[in-house]
Parts: sequence; C-alpha cells; structure tokens
Amino acid sequence: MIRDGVVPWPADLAYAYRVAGCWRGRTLGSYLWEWAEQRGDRIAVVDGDRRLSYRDLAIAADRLAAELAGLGLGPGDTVIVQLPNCWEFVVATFACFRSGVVPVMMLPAHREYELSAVGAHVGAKAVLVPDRWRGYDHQRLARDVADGLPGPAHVLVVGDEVYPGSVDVRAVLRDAGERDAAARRDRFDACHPGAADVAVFLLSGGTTGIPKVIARTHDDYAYNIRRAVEACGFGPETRYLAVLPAGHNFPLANPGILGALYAGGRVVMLPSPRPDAVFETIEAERVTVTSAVPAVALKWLEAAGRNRHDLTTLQYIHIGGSMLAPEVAARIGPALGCRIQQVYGMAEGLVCYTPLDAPDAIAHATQGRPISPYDELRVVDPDGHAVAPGQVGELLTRGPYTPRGYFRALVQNQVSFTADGWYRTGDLVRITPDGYVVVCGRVKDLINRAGEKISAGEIEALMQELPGIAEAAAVAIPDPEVGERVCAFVRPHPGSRPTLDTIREALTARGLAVFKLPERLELVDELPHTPIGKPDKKALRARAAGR
Ligand code: AMP
Ligand code: DBH
Repeated sequence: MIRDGVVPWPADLAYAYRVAGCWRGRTLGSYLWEWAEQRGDRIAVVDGDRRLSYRDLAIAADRLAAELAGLGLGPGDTVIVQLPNCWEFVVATFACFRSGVVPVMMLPAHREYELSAVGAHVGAKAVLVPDRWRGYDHQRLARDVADGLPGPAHVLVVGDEVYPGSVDVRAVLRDAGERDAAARRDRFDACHPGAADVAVFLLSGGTTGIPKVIARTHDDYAYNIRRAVEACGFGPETRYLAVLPAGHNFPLANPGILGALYAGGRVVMLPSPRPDAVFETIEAERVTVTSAVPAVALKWLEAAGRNRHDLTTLQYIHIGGSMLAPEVAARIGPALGCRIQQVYGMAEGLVCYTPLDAPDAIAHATQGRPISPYDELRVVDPDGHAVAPGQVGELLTRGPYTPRGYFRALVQNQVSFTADGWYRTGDLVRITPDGYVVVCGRVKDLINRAGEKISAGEIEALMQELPGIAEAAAVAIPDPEVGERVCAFVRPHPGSRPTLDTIREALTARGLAVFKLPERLELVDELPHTPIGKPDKKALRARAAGR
C-alpha cells in the first residue's frame, strides 16, 4: 500500500464523504467481473479490427495482472504506463486496478527526462511502453529509464518486436483464454487493494521543475467518474471515441474511457486526432461522443467543410483543457452537427461541465459548474480574501475528489495548497450568479500548448544548464493554432550565440518531450527583473506578444 507521501483528507470529512455516499468503499477493479457478468458479450473496447467484450476485457486484465504478480509486483508497487491509445492501454489499466499495482499515466510524447524523474519520484518497478511509436524507439527508452532507476525495474512492451529480457505483453495476452480465468478471478478478488488506497498516479502540468504527481484513490476517482457520467448522460448507448492521449485525466475519466465503461457503453481507441481519421472512425463505429482540447476541435472545425463522412451519430463533443473563445465555441456544433459540452477540469480533481441541455449562452460562454454538490469553490484576491460575488480572482477548491496535496511534495504543497487544504488552481475565474465558472486567465507560470501544460520553470532550469546561457526565461506567446507556444528569452554568456536550433537540440539530448521545446528565441543583453529579482514574466510576455 502506498501511504507515505499521500496527504489524506481529514478523518471527519472522509467520514462525511462516506456517509453521503460519495465514497462507496469499492475499488475500480471490483467492477470488472460484475460488468462481465451483466454485460457479457457486449463490446467494451474497439481498436481498429480488434473488439473486446466486457468478458474479454476482464479475462485479459486478470491475465496481465497475473503476469505483473509473477514479476513480483503487488499492491503499492508502481508501473510507468506510456502507451498510445490502444486496447492494451485499457487492459493494462484494469490489470493494475485488479492487482493493486499503481499505474503512473504518462504521455507518448514524454521522453527520458520526464520518465526518469517521475519514475524515481514514485519508485517505479516497471515501465510499460509500445515497441516503437511514430518512429521513436520506446522500448529502448524504457530500457534506459529502467536501468537508471534506483531499484530494479522490468520492461513490458506492447508490439511485435520485443527484445529479449522484456515482457512481450501481446504474447501474454494471446494466452488469456477461459482456461484459468476463474482461478485468476478468485485470486484478484481475494487480494485486492483497499478503496482508500491509491488507484492511479496522474501528472500535473505544474509550474515548477519538479514533477508533480497526483495520487487518486479508488474511492475518489470512482466518485469523480460516476459524477462525470451523470453530468454527461453516458449510458449503455454511449460510444465514446478516445483521441486525446488516454493517460490524461480528461479522456481517461471525465467521463472518458472509464466513464463509458462504467456506464456500460463502448470505448473506441484511436491514436490520432487527425480530422480524416476521426471522421472516418465516427462513421465506422457510430460514435456518439468524443472529447477534444480547443486546438484539436479547431482542426476538426477547419476540416468539417471537406468532410465526406456521416457524422450524424455524434451527439456531443466535450471541449476543455485550455481557453476557448465563445465565438469559436459557437461554430463547432453547427459545423459538426452536434452539441458541445465545455469542461473545466484538472488532474488535481475539480471538474466542471456545462449541462447537457444548456442554452447556447451557457454552453458557449461558460466552462460549466462543478459535478459534485460537495465541491467547494472560493474565488480570492492576491491576499487570499474572497472577492465580491461575480468578480474575477484566483479559484481555490476542495472536495471529495480533490486530494489535499501532491504526492511526496512537502515543499510544493506549501505553495499549491492552503493550510486548510484548499488547492490553489492558479486559474483566474469568475462565477456567474447561477453558479457557472468562467475561466478568465491564470496566475500560475505555465504555458498551455494545445492543452498540454508546460512548466516554464522546468524549461528555464534546463536552459540555464546549457553552456553559453547565462540566464533564461520561458513565456507563452499567443498562437491561433495551438493557443500558446514557448518563447525563450535568453541572455547569452559574452561571446556565445545560441540559436533556436542549438537550444532545441540540446534540450532534446537531455531527453525533454518535443512539445515542450521553445519555438521562438529572443536573445537579450539584459532580462527585465521584478523587485525581488525574478525574471519579470509580465514584461516578457508583453514583449513577446508585441513582436
Ligand atoms: P492540470 O492541472 O495539468 O491537469 O491542468 C489543469 C489546468 O488546465 C487548469 O487548472 C486550467 O489552467 C487548464 N484548463 C482546463 N480546462 C480548461 C478550460 N475549459 N478553460 C481554460 N483552462 C482550462
Ligand atoms: O486540462 C485538464 O487537465 C483537464 C481538462 C478537462 C482535465 O483534467 C479534465 C477535463 O478532467
């Protein structure tokens, strides 16, 4: 069990959440065979030609759980999961839920820098990757990461070319038949984690160089999923298309993959948000709902005019993750023949949805209201005092699915949480008289590129280490396509002249994910500073936007 480093809810509140029925004392893995029994041959997961019934999913998950157990992994051990959207992702997630092994959900775009830092932080005992993905050798990456971890770690690979010494996940799952299924079921029914234990580790975009890992318990995540399912009207008829990276909280659980399964619907896994692939799949699989960040939705909007596919089954698109202009929001539905539900959410917990039947004024111009009546929201000024109703301020939040701290982050938690457990979202919002949240901006120092949060501090720390760079600051530049891009301001050492290419190469060599690389460079003789001597980001942002 993982307890050290997990900040618990106060005991009286935990009791209240149980009594109120938020926390039901069940693990996410405990649902799997119940579903298999009730829904049997109904299709749960689709990935290209591959179709898994609920029963297939339960058998496969237990088979992989047994493999993890055979490697010596049990309750409280952690595994880095870095898979594209594929059926094996769903199986692996439930294999973890069944066996009590905690998955750390990483994105396919992450590289050695991120995997190593997070792996060390959680003490990962295994790394699960595809063999290759988009021309990149993830198997090799996993090997390097595993070798660099403080303790021994296994490598598990989904693919056709698995190196000796790694576990061939497809071979394991080929062997997952009815034989022994009952015995495995009994085994993992008997040896399961507790509902108050950590079910999954999610990553936060965060604002510092340290990876911020969020421990979500079975109780809290199951509640989050259930409420999101209700807010979005998911049911047995739901066919959810997962195109955003599956390990992200939004497509994973809001309501996303886990919500569609919880509701008895079907999940269609697609590893690319490209409009043609998406439109084709919507038609082929009669998809009813999908989710997108604004940058992706914009691509679909542009492509809608030349679409030749039948999209009439599509009822809703959930859009969230970064700012969406109301005028753009208003165009998406008509262009694709569906409605939109805006979502304002965070891996740290709180999730808001516009109602299914919201009038356009709300669906287009607000980011919705919290999914739980037990969510607490406060909007405060820079001194921490509540602003007048309807005024803009920073949003603080607490609730039954918003943990009270990051995992193993005593120092960071002093900054990101108040003493009485409110999470400082770093977002500027106002709340309308009828309780809808409108996101107006943010105070935290990050760059939101197509919904991927990039910590300015992380990029700055890495640039600072490069020879030739005396001082560096990273800020967002507005961009019509992806919302924001990273602009680096660099004061070089005398006589040195770094270029955008050399900086990008050096950061890539450090193992940084490509989406975080600066896309513009400004060389300066002097960086502007704030009175306490930090780079003046406000001034730099203005300067960057002005060019
Ligand atoms: P993370 O903490 O990495 O899970 O990212 C959550 C953050 O994404 C939020 O705190 C917001 O800054 C941003 N975000 C999520 N949804 C929206 C939205 N609908 N509009 C604007 N920003 C959003
Ligand atoms: O950006 C996010 O993290 C996010 C956006 C929408 C999220 O976590 C969510 C919905 O659950």
